[in-house]
Amino acid sequence: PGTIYLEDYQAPPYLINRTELHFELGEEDTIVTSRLHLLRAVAEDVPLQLHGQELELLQVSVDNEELAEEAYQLTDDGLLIHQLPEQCVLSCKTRIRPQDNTSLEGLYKSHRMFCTQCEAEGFRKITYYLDRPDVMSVFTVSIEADAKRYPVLLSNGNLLETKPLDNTRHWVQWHDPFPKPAYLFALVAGDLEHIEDSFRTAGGRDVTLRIYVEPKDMGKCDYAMDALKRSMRWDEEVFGREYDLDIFNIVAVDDFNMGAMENKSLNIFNSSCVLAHPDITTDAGYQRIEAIVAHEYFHNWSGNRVTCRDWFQLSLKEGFTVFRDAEFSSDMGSRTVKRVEDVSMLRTAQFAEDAGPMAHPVRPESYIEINNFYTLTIYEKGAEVVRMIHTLLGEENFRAGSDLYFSRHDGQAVTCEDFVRAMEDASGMDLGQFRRWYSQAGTPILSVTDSYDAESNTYTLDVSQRCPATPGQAQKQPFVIPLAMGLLGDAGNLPLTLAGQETDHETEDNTHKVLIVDQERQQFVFDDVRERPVPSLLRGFSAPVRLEYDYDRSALCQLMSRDDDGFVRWDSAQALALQVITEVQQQLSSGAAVVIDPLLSGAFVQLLEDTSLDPAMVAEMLALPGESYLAEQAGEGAADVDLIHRARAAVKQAIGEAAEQVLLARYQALSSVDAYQPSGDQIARRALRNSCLDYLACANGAHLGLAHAQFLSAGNMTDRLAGLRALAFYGAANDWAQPLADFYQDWRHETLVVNQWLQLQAAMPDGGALDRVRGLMEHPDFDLRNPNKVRALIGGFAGQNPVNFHRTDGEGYRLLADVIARLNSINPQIASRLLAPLTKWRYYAGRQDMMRGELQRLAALPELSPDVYEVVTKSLQ
Ligand code: BAL
Ligand code: ZN
Repeated sequence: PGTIYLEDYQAPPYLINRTELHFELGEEDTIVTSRLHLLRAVAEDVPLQLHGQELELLQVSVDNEELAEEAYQLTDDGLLIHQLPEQCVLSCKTRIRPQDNTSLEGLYKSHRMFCTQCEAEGFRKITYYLDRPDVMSVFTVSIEADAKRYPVLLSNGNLLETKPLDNTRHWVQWHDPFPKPAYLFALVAGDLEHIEDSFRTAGGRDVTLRIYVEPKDMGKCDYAMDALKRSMRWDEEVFGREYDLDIFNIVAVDDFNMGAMENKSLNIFNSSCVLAHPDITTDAGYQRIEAIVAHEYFHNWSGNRVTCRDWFQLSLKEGFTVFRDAEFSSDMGSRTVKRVEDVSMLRTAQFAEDAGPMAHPVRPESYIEINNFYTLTIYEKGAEVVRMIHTLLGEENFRAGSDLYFSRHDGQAVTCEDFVRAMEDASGMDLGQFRRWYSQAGTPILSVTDSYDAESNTYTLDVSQRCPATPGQAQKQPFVIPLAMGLLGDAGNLPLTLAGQETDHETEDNTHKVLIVDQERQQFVFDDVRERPVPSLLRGFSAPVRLEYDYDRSALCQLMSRDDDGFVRWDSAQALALQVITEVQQQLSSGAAVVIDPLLSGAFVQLLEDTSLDPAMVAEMLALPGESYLAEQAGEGAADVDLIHRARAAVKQAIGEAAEQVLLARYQALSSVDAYQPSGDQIARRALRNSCLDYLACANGAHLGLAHAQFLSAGNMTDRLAGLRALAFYGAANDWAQPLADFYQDWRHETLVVNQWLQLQAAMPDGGALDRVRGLMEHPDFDLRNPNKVRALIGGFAGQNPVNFHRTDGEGYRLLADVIARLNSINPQIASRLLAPLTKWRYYAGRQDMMRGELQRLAALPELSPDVYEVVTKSLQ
């Protein structure tokens, strides 16, 4: 497969002003007839190269004249038409087979329903087209199908007409007045039911809102509908964005590669990201649904009204929209908790991506398969880049910048550069050097040392930055890094006076500053510092960097308990736990006696005893760094999975023992008899209570009874699964075998719960995991063609069960590679995503050859998809 380069971008030689599509949906195949209203955009007569894949061309005509065979040419990736008038209507009739489409791109069937997924390049599996985001067209779509099997026929925009055709079939026509690229096209046909609500926009437009589901799921739509209405209101209030059509539809689909898709006015959702009910959905699930409903809705402006010129600009819409949905979630719940969750994920997974073979800038310069670039870097780091612009400009200027961006580029396909320029133009700020965040890959390291001069009362921070080499980028130029900070003294955060700058006595908060680090080395001197402070650095995680500062443990304890910044308090708990776990690893490795610093359990006891703290924050602070994060911290060639697992477990057990009484007390006190609500308050209480249960069950087998009782009596899925998980992780087979079997019997009729059951068993650290996963792959409820099931079982095993995935006999790697080899032909996108754990082979001491061996075995497979080929070959370089 070939590489596509950003620098080769050329504007399209033809435009498609209007697109008319007609679908004849059948049980064997589907006939698609297109009428493309073409306009040549260049002076010279160039051939038209349309994209097309897996299509059977039945007929092609220009201005109603059928083309002779010599007038066009079928190529590997489409249809080449040699001579065309400057303006014409090109019509193609193609046959496709949605029933056989297991890639879940283009038009395919999920159960008995037809649905589409066109981003990034799925439309070319529907008909020949200029399948690129800078070709925007007004779509009119008619669909005919069997009326009984498919009573609901949906596409984008407004419903124009509907009529019966004969005894068995019916016909509908939809029209979307907003020009859009093909990737936003959608079609759904099925025997669906819906709930309906309405929303009045600030401008007075009444919008009909519908969520369509299979009849079995009708009771699970209310939460998503509520989240949708809150998203619509929030986008009006915070970004000034109103909805622009009279109808907004969501459809839930069980077989879906992504979480959801923002097709204009017809969002299609993976059912796991939209269906909710307390019986089947955990608190985390509710929060995810709220965030994804919002994310897709927000795309109506950041993505649809203003879209991307080319796929190198993907973060233009994804980074900005993730920033927008994170702000929404922060406003709906706790800002600090949301920040901690996001940063925890970013530092564990995106930093690893940035340090691995697939590292790429937020705006990549090349790709083989664009599907491989729906990454944490594009989404999450992209959102961090937007967040830094927000920090640098301030709330008001940022809003002015976003208003300018939307008004200046409404209806256009634009670039990251256009976004940054709008921010500059609205604020007057120069973001010249800041642009390096878009072009340079890798995670910068911010190294800080300090000194205090008691005589002159000056405190100095010496800051330097560097960024490791990434593929194709050996040298990096300094980034612009907003470093939010404060100084902690004995009685709280100190007022800050930067030497040479006048103190702004008007500012409400003079204990918080954002330093701009934009050179390799810089010094910041603070005057009037009356005591030696503890620096509180990178507050709110003000930049996606690794911070190096040599904190001693007592300083971390002070920050943890007293700093004004919630993020720093959490981060200090993480840093303290990291130090203690690392020390235990060293002791275990050298054979020295294991001594677990009681400072950590003491600090945790203090947190647990303080009932004035937000329980959700306490739960976050009690969460020890995960094993993947610890492996990444160990560095290349130095991660010993077994040692990490043992050290972390030992520390956890020690905390559970030392804090036993307070853990028990909080566990009991946080119990609730209230009816389940996915409210912030209740979620916080359950989070801390289940965190207490986790420590108790880990520390003392006697507490497994609590877990069992909770499993049996829980009135919601969050508590039920937490009880089951504690049994499964800390009990012996006779503690969990029956509960796991009972759980399945109770919930086997709920696919989404069965998936959680699969995932839990995949992640259990006991020695039987590999055989269990192999066995579950044969279970009637497992299906390799369903991405949710693959993610749950195979992704759960490879991503959440390090000791078993990294078995010394290499069988864990073999299992994963075997599945990837099978999926390569079924669903290349999912196959490629599953590769991520193998791409980290450089980290794992004693396992590198085995992991590479599996990558090499995959590389040698015949007919490797471009998706798998790209990741495998880049990982082996
Ligand atoms: N655009 C793909 C799915 C999403 O990011 O919303
Ligand atoms: Zn998105």
